Amino acid sequence: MLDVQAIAHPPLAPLAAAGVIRREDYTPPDWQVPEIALDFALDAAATRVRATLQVVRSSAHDQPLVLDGGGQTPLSVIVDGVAINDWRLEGGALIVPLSGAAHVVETEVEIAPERNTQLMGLYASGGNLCTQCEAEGFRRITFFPDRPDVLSVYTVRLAADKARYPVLLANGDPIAAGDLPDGRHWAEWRDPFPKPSYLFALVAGDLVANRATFTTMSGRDVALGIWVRAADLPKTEHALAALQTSMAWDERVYGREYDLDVFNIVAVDDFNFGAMENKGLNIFNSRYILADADTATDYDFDAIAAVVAHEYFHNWSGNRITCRDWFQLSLKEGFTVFRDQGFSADQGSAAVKRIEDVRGLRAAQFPEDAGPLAHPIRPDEYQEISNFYTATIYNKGAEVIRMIATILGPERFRAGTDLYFDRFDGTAATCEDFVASMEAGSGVDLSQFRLWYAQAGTPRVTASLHHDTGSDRATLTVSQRTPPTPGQPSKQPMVLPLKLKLFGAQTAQTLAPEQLVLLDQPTEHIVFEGVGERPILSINRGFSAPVVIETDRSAADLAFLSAHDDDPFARYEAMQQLMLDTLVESAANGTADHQAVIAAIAGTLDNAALDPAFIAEAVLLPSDAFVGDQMARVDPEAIFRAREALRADVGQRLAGRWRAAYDAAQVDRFEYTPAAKGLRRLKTVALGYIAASGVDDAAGLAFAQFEGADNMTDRQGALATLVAGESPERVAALDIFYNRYGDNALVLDKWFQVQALSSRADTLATVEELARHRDFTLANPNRARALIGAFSANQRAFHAADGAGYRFVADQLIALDKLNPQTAAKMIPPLGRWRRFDEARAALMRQELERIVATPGLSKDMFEQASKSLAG
Ligand code: B3K
Ligand code: ZN
Repeated sequence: MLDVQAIAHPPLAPLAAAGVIRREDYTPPDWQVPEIALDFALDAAATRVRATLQVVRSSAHDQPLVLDGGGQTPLSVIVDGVAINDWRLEGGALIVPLSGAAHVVETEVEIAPERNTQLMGLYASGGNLCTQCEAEGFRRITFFPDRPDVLSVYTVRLAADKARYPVLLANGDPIAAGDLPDGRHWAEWRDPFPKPSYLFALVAGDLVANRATFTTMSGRDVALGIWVRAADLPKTEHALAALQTSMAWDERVYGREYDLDVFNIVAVDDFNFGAMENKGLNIFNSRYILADADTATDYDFDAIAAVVAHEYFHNWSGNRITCRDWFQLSLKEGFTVFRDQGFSADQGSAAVKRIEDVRGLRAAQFPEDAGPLAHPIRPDEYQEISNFYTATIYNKGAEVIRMIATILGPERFRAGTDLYFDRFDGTAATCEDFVASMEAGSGVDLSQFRLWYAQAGTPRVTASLHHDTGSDRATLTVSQRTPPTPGQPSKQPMVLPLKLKLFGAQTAQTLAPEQLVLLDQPTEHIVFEGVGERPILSINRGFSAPVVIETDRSAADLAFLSAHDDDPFARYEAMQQLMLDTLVESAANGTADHQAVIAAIAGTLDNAALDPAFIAEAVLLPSDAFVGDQMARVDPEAIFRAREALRADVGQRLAGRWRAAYDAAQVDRFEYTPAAKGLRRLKTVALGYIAASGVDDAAGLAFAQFEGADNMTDRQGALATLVAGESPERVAALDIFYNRYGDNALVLDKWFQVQALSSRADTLATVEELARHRDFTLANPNRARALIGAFSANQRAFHAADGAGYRFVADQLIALDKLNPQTAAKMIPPLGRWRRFDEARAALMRQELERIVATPGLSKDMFEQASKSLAG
């Protein structure tokens, strides 16, 4: 159904070749740096950094030493103890002529952390100093070969004012500390594990720690610390527990043990993304650390555990084995996401976790793969690597690892990962190294499977089942096709692991048990014998392959699967397909028969054997955006109307059931357990349908939930319901929320976000006003994302026919780019989806992209995203 329609437009001039980095151009570094000593005289306005590098020529060549830089000028350059003058700067890099095989090179620079608004390198946040180096931030701290295949042992000395920065942390283990004259103090840290510069970190600040000990499987004690502002200490219990659970899980599931004597995590408020896996000193966006029932939702609690686990797991998949170059990013990210997904699945409902992960993939990665920024999980080229921390690298990357695990089975997969960790420990490896280890450890040939690393685009699979009653034989015909993507006009067939099962339409019996088929041809036929009644196809069970499936299954067959399939994902999927088909028809024709969806939802609500957490996911309608993805041309208003009509009908026709579900889901007291979470989720989903039904007391019910809640999940759920409506309670609840939480930045983000996501017709006006609110700032990435990012995910409001939504977002991104290019560029993709819309909207979106590209002083980050979005 999805068909990206090309709209004629004049071709854009080819991108300047000079700024493009290509995977095929990789060459090993000319110089290695086995040891580095760093000496920081820390100060927010002016920090002095002295770096002492032991450099070793890698091969017989006559190249000078090239140290990447980030705009600094060296105060001094000393080679083997002698100051030199014949260095030069070239494109920010420091070129040092050297004659021998090994030298000691010292440089000194001065940097200004408090003026660092990009939040890359050393910067100030909330009065503390911290770093972010991945991917290329280290060069903004000191001159260094800032590439992941240069591994060094780091010794770091930090000195700072003791009253202002009483805590001084760096990677590795603490070696020594002491006081200095003038109220200053110092600390020295050493990390014995060679690491690339992107894993360097330091923190200096007024912090306290929630501490614990973890005893590893070989009996070593590790001192754990979660460092936060003193007032936030009570909100660190969940993260600390998640860390301990993660450490034990990685030992049990992957045989990976922690290696240093300390493991510290620091929470900071200003952070470009979620968190960072610096060796022994993870630095986190505070939203992925701080939680208590009053301020964090269940979603937040789950995300905290997942991100803590993810960063911890990087200690092996990322740090002990790092990436040879940034084209290999998915080597650490795809694998680590797969690992954190497995961890989260083990903490609660694996079925609900899988549903959430697939929903996320479809919301972020499928559109990326179908649009102008599509790239393989191992890209071939980039201009700015920060733009490649994408859903494709992370989430499709994880799906690719999941397929390997599915094809190999658990024992052989573990043999493969053991071999990989063993072979490549202490090195900078490639995706190919990983796949080769999987093959060698399992004995399974993955030659054709490697196409998943090279080809972009989401494969589309059509499946049609034919039953021959005479011979009791069913034949499934399956065809695959991967659409063209930028730079890849034609594709080869992929290896698709599809889990299949057949059910009897009359008896609901299993006619063919679940089997895994590996498709590797454009079209294949799979024959099932002994099929004595009409079979119903359950396909891609568990979402075993990250593909789009198109079948000719009727609404009745989907309804059957939604009631009888024993694979929870397939059951959810059948329901979603039923809803999607109904919504697409209704958006196209202005009306559709809702009966099949209503009956399926009723059946799901009535099924006492189902877990409330699963029911809540299964009865939710697909998002506006996902409905749009099924249409040849997205019609935001028609989709909105279709979805509202279906919601109202489901709400009214099942009114009694929603009340019953709502009442049954009341819990006495907040508990963070899978069962209590499931009930809370179902409660707010039911509240949404009650409100959609239009009954008089809906706003009162929501307001009562809002006021009476002893937890943020219930409170935010009720607020979101109220904010979508017109009731007087809406304004009251927003005011109460603001007054209650106005001094808590993370909760205030929710206040901004819930309004930006509202489906009301006046959302743009509200958001424009919020952008002028005294609590709004583009300088804090969480706040910028809460308003601008959320608004551009609001299909109805962002795609207002007059283009005002596009103009607002472009204005904000142009302003943000001057402060923080990385965060601004991440919010370009919604504007790049112009091909999916009608010509008028497409023209308005292009106009904004063109305005962005033409902005004087635009960053490389924004230029790459915006110009590719225009060209695609
Ligand atoms: N590795 C970091 C992401 C760095 C992003 C740099 N633009 C966090 C993570 O994926 O675990
Ligand atoms: Zn990661």
